[in-house]
Amino acid sequence: YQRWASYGYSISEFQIWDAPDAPVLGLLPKPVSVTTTGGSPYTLSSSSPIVALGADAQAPANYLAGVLRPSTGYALPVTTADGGTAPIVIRVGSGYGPPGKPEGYTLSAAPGRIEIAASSAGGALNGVQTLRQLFPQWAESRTVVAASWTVPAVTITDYPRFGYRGMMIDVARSFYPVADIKKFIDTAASYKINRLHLHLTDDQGWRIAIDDPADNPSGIDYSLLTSVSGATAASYNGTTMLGTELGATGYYTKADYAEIVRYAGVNGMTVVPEIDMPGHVNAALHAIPQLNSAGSKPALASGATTVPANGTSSVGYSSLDAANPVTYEFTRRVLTQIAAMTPGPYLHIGGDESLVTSSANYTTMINAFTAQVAGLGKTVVGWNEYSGTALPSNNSVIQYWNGSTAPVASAVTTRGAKVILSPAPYTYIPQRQDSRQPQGGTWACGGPCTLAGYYSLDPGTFISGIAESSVLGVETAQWGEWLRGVRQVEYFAYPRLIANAEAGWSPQSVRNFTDFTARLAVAGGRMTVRGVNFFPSADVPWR
Ligand code: TNX
Repeated sequence: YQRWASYGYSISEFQIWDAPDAPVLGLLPKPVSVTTTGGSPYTLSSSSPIVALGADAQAPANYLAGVLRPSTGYALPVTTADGGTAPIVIRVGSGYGPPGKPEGYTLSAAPGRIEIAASSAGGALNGVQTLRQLFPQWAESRTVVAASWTVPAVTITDYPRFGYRGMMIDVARSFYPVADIKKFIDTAASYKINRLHLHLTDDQGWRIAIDDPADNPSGIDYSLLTSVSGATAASYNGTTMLGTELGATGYYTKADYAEIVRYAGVNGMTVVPEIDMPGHVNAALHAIPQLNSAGSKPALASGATTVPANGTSSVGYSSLDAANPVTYEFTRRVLTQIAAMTPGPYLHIGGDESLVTSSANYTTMINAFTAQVAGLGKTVVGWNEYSGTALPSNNSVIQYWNGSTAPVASAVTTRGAKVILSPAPYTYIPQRQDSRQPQGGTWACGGPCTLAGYYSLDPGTFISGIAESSVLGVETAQWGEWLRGVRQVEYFAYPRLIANAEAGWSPQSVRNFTDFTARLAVAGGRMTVRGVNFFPSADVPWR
């Protein structure tokens, strides 16, 4: 690269100039089974149709057309009649795809035809995400590229190890407009991430509009949540891992939230909303006087002006009041509205780091909140601190991030709880990626949280004493204190988020770090064409 740079090429020109044909199929996450047949490749023609067979094939067919039309410049009509020149056929219906695996698919590519088969639209979409990685990397261009649009002759059978493969975004500390959330979704969905967890509230901000309910005994003005605490930029405003950049401020209207839910759904993702309680509530206490005893309404969370060397932040200083009846009135109204706008099964109530709440008050409040969620017909999710409370029987989820795993295992055994794994050293995005990355937290790993470290998570065995069937899956956690904007986030999230996606999708028996980095090396060019600002980890033989 340095030689080319001395001739005046920029890094992006260089990567495009030098991108080799891929002898390694850069498939991420790794499918269950891939056979290269050795035959001639498939070639897309300017008159190829995308054939959707079965009503549920329409959406994945349109999705594929949306990916390939801008880069190929081809019309790629979506039709329902099998035939035409070198068609890509998507077939969805019972009996298709791997038996008993609704998220699975089969894919075959031969010279004149590609066929993806699945028993559900979601399964076919997973096949589409694999197919886009089989085309040349230029398929990710948003402008027309003159390329030979070939796909190697392969047959693939694939399905996920875990059903829950999540990405958490902390929009409370650093707000992202809907357009930015869509960019996060686009990239993550291509690696088969299928849950979008939005950390909507925290000490520094409240980012979701709540209407005044008809039944409002305490006369709370719910619009203050967003007019006051949605109007605050993160109190960390101006301070980031990567230098000074102002925090975006704002909140989601109900229409914004509906648009995120819709867009996530098109991309195969279910939204998991979090209202963090009974700690991490300074923004709510600051906005709503009735949540406080007279005269005790706190000031807006005060911020930090420099990033601590290890990337920690000030947490655990606020609490709802267990003795105030308004607490429960408020949480029920909020949870009811969040449940109504969320089609997915999960409501996350936080429960982490309630460091100024007594243990008795914590249990009282969490038991009330989990009962409220159960009453709304949703499955409650909380961080692992809530493992010891009276979780709804056979209908609760614990998101493990830190500390002893024993209480989690106990809740699984005694309450039938399920587990999402977000152990900080394996999933925390704002941590330094390797020693060459000068910025980033080090508290989770006592140094960089490397790609190899992320990759080494085996979700099936991480918590001893529980069966793999009690593990729903995995989730990366993009905490927002020190990150601003899509470019900064991508620089910390990629490529590690892909390692987590593979931990969630691929069977342990096909996983191997060297093989992973070889595939990732191929995928680097794909991310470059796409404009993903990934960190070039030293662990990867980028090419
Ligand atoms: C701990 S992880 C938190 C967050 C912080 C994060 C990083 C968890 C459940 N709580 O409030 O953002 O550390 O500083």
